[in-house]
This record gives sequence, C-alpha cells and structure tokens, in this order.
Amino acid sequence: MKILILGGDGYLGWPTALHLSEAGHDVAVVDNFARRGYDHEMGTGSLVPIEPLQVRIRAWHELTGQFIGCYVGDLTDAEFTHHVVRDFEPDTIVHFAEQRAAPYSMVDRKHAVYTQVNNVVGTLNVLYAIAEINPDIHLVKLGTMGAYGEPNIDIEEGWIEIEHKGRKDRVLFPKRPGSFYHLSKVHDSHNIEFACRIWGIRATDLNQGIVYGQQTPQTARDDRLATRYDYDAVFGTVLNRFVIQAVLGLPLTVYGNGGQVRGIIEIRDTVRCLQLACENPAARGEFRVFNQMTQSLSVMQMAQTVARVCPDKVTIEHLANPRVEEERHHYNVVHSGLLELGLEPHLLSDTLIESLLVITKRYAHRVRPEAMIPTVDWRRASSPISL
Ligand code: NAD
Ligand code: USQ
Repeated sequence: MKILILGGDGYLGWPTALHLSEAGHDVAVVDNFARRGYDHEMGTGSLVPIEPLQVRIRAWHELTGQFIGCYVGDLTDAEFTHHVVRDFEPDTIVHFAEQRAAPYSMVDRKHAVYTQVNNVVGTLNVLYAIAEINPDIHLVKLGTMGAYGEPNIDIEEGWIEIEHKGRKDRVLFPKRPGSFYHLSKVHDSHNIEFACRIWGIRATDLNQGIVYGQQTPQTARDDRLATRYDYDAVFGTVLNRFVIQAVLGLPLTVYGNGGQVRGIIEIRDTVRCLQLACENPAARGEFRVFNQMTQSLSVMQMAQTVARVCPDKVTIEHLANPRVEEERHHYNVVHSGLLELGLEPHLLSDTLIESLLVITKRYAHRVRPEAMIPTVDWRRASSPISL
C-alpha cells in the first residue's frame, strides 16, 4: 500500500513509518516540526537525542535500501495538504499530526486556541482533501481514550446501543474529556463521523491509551533512528516519567491519591495496531472505532510497578493534583476490535521497565530536573509554562 503518515517526525509517527516501511509498504511522512518548536518554547527536549528528519530518512535508506518520502509543511494550510495528497496518491493516510499534550492545551487561552485550531482545522483539511481527490482513501486517525473520561458505565468501542422511552438507536458513545486537548479529539471524531456519513469516505478512529516505551525493533537498529522520549511535566507521559524519575533518584510524582485508572499501551503494540488498521480498512461510509489500549492500571499501580523493578530505592510522592479529574472511579473498557484483527499485546513487564531503565541511565545527564515539576494548573485560566 501507499501510506502517508502525518506527524511522521513525532514520538509515534516516526517508529510507525519505519514499521510500515519494513512491512513492505511505500511510505511518505509529513511534518511541520511543531513538536520540536514546543521544546524550544519550553526550554526542554527529548531525553534520547533525535536526529533531524532528513538524517533519519537517509539512515533508514542506508541500512535497508528503503525510501521514505518526505513533505515538510503545515496541515492547517489547505493548499499544502491538498498538494501532498495529490502528489503522493496514498491508499491510506495515518494521521498523528496534532498537538497532543493535555497540560500544553491548559496553559492559557493562547495555547488552548492553538491546540484546537491546529488539531481540528488540520483534520478538516485532511477530510476535504480525501473527499475532493480520492474518497476511497482510508483515513486512520489517532484519537484518545481520555475522550471518554471516566463514566460510571462500561466504555464501549466508540458506539453504544441505547434505549430511550421505548425506542432504540446506535449512537456515538458519550464523551466527557478532561482537557482542551482531549476535547479537540472529540471534535475531530464528530467531524470524521459526519464526513463518513455525508461523503461515504472510510475512516478508523483509534482511541489510544497512554503510550509507554521508547524502542521498536526498527528504531533500535541505529542511534540515528531513535524516537523521542519526553520527561518534562508538559509532554512527558506518566509511566515514561516515573521510569526517568526512578533512575534520577527523584520521587515519583503521583498526582493526588493516584487512584485514577488509565488505559495504557506499549510503543511496539502501537505500531502493530497501526499496521492492522491499515491492512484491514474500514468499509466505504464506515466510521470504525477501536479502543487502542492493552491494559488498565491506576497511576498508583504504575508507580508501584516501577518502584518494585528499579534496583535503587524509589520513593513515591503524592503531589496536590494539578488537574481536575476523578481519583476513584469505575473503569472497564471494551477493547476487542484490534485483538480480533490479530494483535498480540505486550503487557507491562519487568523486562520492559528494565530496558527503559538502561536507556534512561545512558542519557540521564541530559535531564533538567526542574522540568519535572508540574506548573500547569487546571483550576486557573492562565499558568506559567514549565521552567
Ligand atoms: P508528537 O507530538 O511526538 O507527534 C506529533 C507530530 O505531528 C509532531 O512531529 C508534530 O511536529 C506534528 N504536527 C503537529 N501539528 C502539525 C501540523 N499542523 N502540520 C504538520 N505536522 C504537525 O506526538 P505523539 O506522542 O507521537 O502522538 C501522535 C498522535 O497520537 C497524536 O495525535 C496524539 O494525540 C495521539 N496519542 C498519543 C499518545 C501518547 O501517549 N503519546 C496516546 C494516545 C494518543
Ligand atoms: N500523572 C501523574 N503524575 C505525573 C504525570 C501524570 O499522576 O507525573 C497522572 C495524570 O494526572 C493523569 C494520568 O497520570 O491522571 C495520565 O497523565 P499523562 O500526562 O500520562 O497522560 P494524558 O495527559 O492523559 O495524555 C497522554 C498523551 C495524550 C494521549 C493520552 C491518552 O499525552 O496525547 O491522548 O495520554 S489517554 O490518557 O488515554 O487519553
């Protein structure tokens, strides 16, 4: 297949590009390097050094003989988006290219507006490019488990059958997200479902849980192929941060009592899920939803697992929760769609945490410990950014 990967310079887009290239697909990536720009804005950076995109692509070609195409530009620019889709003529578009940090979206008005405009307008431009150029293209769009929030009922896979006053219908599962970032994914999902309904395009919405891990078999082949690994309080995600804190001898920063339960998934499973979604496309007119997570753990369970595996003494600190979120709630998620397509999950294991500890020790000197402290406060309309 010809697969266009939007956001192909990012934490997940880059390993997915390599995985799909190795699987025999003809791959091109699109990015505007916004993610590298946020690092400059916040004075932080990936723990593991990453090469410029062009160096990564050349290294992959040198090692495997495979070409990965590259388009540099912004998806909120409709002309650019149309140009890329016309020029590459993809069968499938995998869309990772959004501002993805909840705390970044909650800094202040400017960051909230940027997040929603970037994410919603970029996705609308992609939908129009598909509808106008080739409605047969399959859109595989990254969504998020956090769009559902923590309802007091089981979370279904995107859709729910309801009965109301004696009548029945199948509707999109109700959403109750916890940040302006997560809300941008809800808006995207509605726009995509609408496009499937009115234009008959095909789409898969992957409501992904929190990703952990740093290596895939492809990125591990050469340091030049490494993907990013974030630790700061704005972009670093919870399990990745806990491992880095453990190595540095810093307390693990559990927000509140740590009873919040989240769906998680390892990076090797992410790239495999993307392959399964691409190779088994949705039908024309179908808005297909998968819950892309492999297990659920509370934040406290994640901290305790890291503390148990780390050979050094680890302390767990409960910080006042900077977010507004439930810390004790029901959480039971249906996530059978990708398993039915053949996913064999890697569950959180001691071996994986040990390998992350090794990677972290190698680059520990690059950490700025002050960037670990959360500064974005959900209860205030305006917060100082990290540092
Ligand atoms: P990332 O920030 O590392 O990658 C996103 C990439 O998209 C970046 O390289 C960025 O420069 C690019 N981008 C952003 N806006 C763009 C635009 N307007 N035009 C062109 N390029 C643009 O993020 P990630 O962690 O790789 O996440 C990828 C996707 O997966 C996101 O949509 C995110 O919401 C979703 N997701 C991530 C996680 C996670 O734990 N990392 C979990 C669930 C869902
Ligand atoms: N948390 C802590 N301590 C920390 C960091 C986080 O207790 O040091 C807690 C948070 O309060 C939250 C949970 O851990 O309850 C998850 O936080 P996170 O920053 O790891 O993840 P989140 O903000 O939900 O966002 C991440 C990605 C986002 C993706 C989402 C998947 O940044 O792109 O969409 O995970 S999900 O959570 O399923 O929506």
